[in-house]
Formats: sequence, structure tokens, C-alpha cells
Amino acid sequence: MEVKNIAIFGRRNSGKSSLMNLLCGQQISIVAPVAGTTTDPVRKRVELEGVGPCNFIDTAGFDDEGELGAMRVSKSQKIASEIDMAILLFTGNLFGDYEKRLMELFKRYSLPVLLIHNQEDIISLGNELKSAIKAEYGIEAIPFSCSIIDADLLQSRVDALLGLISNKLQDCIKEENNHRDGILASLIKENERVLFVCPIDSEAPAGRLILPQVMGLRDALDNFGIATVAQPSQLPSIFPKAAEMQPATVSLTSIIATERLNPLGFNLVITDSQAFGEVAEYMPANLPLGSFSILLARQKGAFSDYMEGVKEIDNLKDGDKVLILESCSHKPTCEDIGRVKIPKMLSAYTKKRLEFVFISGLDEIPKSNYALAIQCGGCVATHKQLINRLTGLIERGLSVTNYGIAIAYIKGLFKNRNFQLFLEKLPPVKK
Ligand SMILES: Nc1nc2c(ncn2[C@@H]2O[C@H](COP(=O)(O)OP(=O)(O)OP(=O)(O)O)[C@@H](O)[C@H]2O)c(=O)[nH]1
Ligand SMILES: [Mg+2]
Repeated sequence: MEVKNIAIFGRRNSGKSSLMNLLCGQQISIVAPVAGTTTDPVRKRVELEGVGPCNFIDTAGFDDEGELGAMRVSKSQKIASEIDMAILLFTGNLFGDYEKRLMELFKRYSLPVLLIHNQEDIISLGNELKSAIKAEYGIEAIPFSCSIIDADLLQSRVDALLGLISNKLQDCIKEENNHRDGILASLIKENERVLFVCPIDSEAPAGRLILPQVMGLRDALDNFGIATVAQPSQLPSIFPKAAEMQPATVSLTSIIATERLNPLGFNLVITDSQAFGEVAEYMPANLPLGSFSILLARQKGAFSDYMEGVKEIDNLKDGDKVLILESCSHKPTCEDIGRVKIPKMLSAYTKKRLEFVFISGLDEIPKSNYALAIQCGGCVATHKQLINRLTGLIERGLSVTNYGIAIAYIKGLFKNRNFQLFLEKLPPVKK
């Protein structure tokens, strides 16, 4: 389940940190009457009823000044590209340029927004401004005060805010689910059969299946499909040669005799890219053979762009810069694939001298002339974070693809007929 991120924005001293602490039920962020108290974003993980794990993020004031202030503002701006929902605090009946610029930013990232007029105990929100905001943005600003003395009353107001946040996020989750297929991409219908070929070798974790395999089994069950799991070494008996099936008395041409049959009636076979070559040898004609990497790539990120961008591998030239985008900062497994495996495979496949630039986490991407960007699967990033990050690159005209698709391409999957059948059957990703 994706962790949802909710950030609080507004001018300095509007009460962002006070609200952060109330929403988290703990003194997480420093509160002081000095403008500019919060500098770097402050994060706290909480469990939000009806949603699950969420990060609340407190940001520096959007009206911060000076050289350092400008750096803080740009950091707050970047936060907007990484979140699922924004809370905008304003006070003193003032909804000016700063607030309007923030609203523009939220619109750019299609963020749901909660508008809160704080410090109501000092100045209350006038009906005129309230109506003007409603007319302009279609949002009802909520009057609030972090300084209510009656603890029970304050808690009930905070609970009401948490309820509103939860409702908005639940709407987003519903929307996302409507737009996303299960991992099998509706390729398996009721009573259809899928075979997962999962090598249990030294790279397989002990005692369990890996996430895409579990997701595949679950999705097959959800669709009332019939799932079978086997190892590559069992394929000769699962897909026997025609000659082995027929009594010797039946005369067969040599072509038919060596053709693999599908007596168990599988509709689809899925394996991982590493085992693909071995599995492909045993495939009957006309049986779609897909890879977990492609199915996973459809779940998160810019799939259509990835599939287009991967072809750019064949156009790489000596001296080209390839951008490797990792979502997690320190995971050794990701480092292994992104930092070692892919550069090696790509250099060997293209036979070109390539330069690799590695960017971790959601760090800023330095401007340069890249020939191709390869994004990791993004297990620790949200779909929105990946899309927002990649959209900027795609708009600059850069081709992007992802780890799994690049490996599948290099391994020659795209030239395999069974794999092409699988791609032809894949429905387009819903936007
Ligand atoms: N009267 C009143 N004071 C408030 C309210 N909310 C916050 N304050 C006070 O306003 C001051 C600033 O609050 P913070 O929560 O630190 O404000 P901030 O937006 O995080 O400020 P920066 O970190 O400087 O950007 C503190 O003295 C708070 O106690 C409120 O609703 N009413
Ligand atoms: Mg603060």
C-alpha cells in the first residue's frame, strides 16, 4: 500500500507547525512567534483512519526572504511535486499573491487542497473573501484556530479536520483504483489459466515468493482465474512435444512433431526477464509469454513513455549520457541493478562508451544533455511522485524507460513472438 503524503503550506507564522503538531497529536515541529522558525521540511508518519499510513509534512513559510529564504521556498515548492494532498493555511483575512501562487502550484500537480483560515481567534474570515475564494477555486475555506483553550473542543475540531483529510484522500484512492488494473492487466478472465514460471535458484529469497509473484497470484484469484506455479525445469512436461503426445502409429510431419503443445490449456505464461530465454524455448506457438517486469512497470510510472523510450537504446552513441534514476537512497539491491547490472548490460549490448549519471531518491536532476533516462521500479515512491518527476524530463524531449523494460529489451524479449503476442494483448494503461 502506498504511503500518502500530506503537506502544510502557508506564510511564515501562519501556524503551520502548530497545526502539524495538532494533526499528529505530538510536539513534532518547533512553534515560535518568530517568523521563519521552520526551515527544512519536517515529516511525521501517522496512521490515518480510513486511509492507512500517511506522512504529514510541515514546510517553511512560502513568503520567506533573502538568499536562504529563497532556497527554503524552492524546497517547499519541490515538496508539492511529491505529495498527494496540500493544506494551505492563511490568516488575517488575507489571500494574496503567495496564496494564489501556491494554489497554482497545487493545480499543476492536480492536488486536492484543504484551505484553512487559521488564527480565527484574532481575525475571523469575512464572508466576502470566503465567497470570492469559493467562486475562484470551488473550495470552502475552513475557519480554524490552533489556540482554542478548551482541550475537548480543540480535539473535536482537530478530529473534524482529520476526518476531512481522510475523506479527500479516500476519494483520491478510489479514483486511482478506478484507473488502475490489477497486475495481470485483465489478461486473465474467469476460469482462464495462467502459468507463473518462477525459478527457485540462489537469487530467490528463502521460504517465500517475491512481491510481483504474490501480486500475480492474488490478481488471478480476484479474477477467478486458475493459477499454476512451476519452475523452468518442469516446462518440458507441461508443454510436451507433439511427438511425445501422439502414439508412434500416428504419422506426423517433422515440424509438427517438434512443436510444443499446450494440453493443460494455458492462456498466458508469465516469468521474469532473467529466465525468459530458457522459458521461451518451451513455448507453444500462439501462447502469450509475458514478464513480471513489464506487468510491474504498468502499475507505476509512465508506462507508455517507457515502452516508447526503450527503443532509444538502439540509438545510443559513444559518449552519450544515460541518466539512472533510483527512487530509494540506500537500498543495496537497487544499487546493484541500477549502478552495476544495467550499466554493464547496456554497455555490452550497445558496444558504446556510455557515461552514466546516478540520481538517488527524489533529488534534483542536474540539467544536461542526456540521451536516455532509466527509472527504477519505484517501490518506495508513489505513482504521483514518479509521474511528476518524469513529466519534466519528457517535456524536455528526453526519452525515458524503466529498469525492468530496459532489461527485457536488452535480453531480446521484444523480438520473441510469444512476447509480442503478450504485448499485443496488453490493454492501454488508463490515464
Ligand atoms: N492566537 C493564535 N496564535 C496562533 C495560532 N496558531 C499559531 N499561533 C501562534 O503563531 C505563532 C507561529 O506559529 P507557528 O506554528 O510556529 O507558525 P509557522 O507557520 O509554523 O511559522 P514558520 O515556521 O515561521 O513559518 C506561534 O506563536 C503560535 O503559538 C492561532 O490559531 N491563534
Ligand atoms: Mg513552522
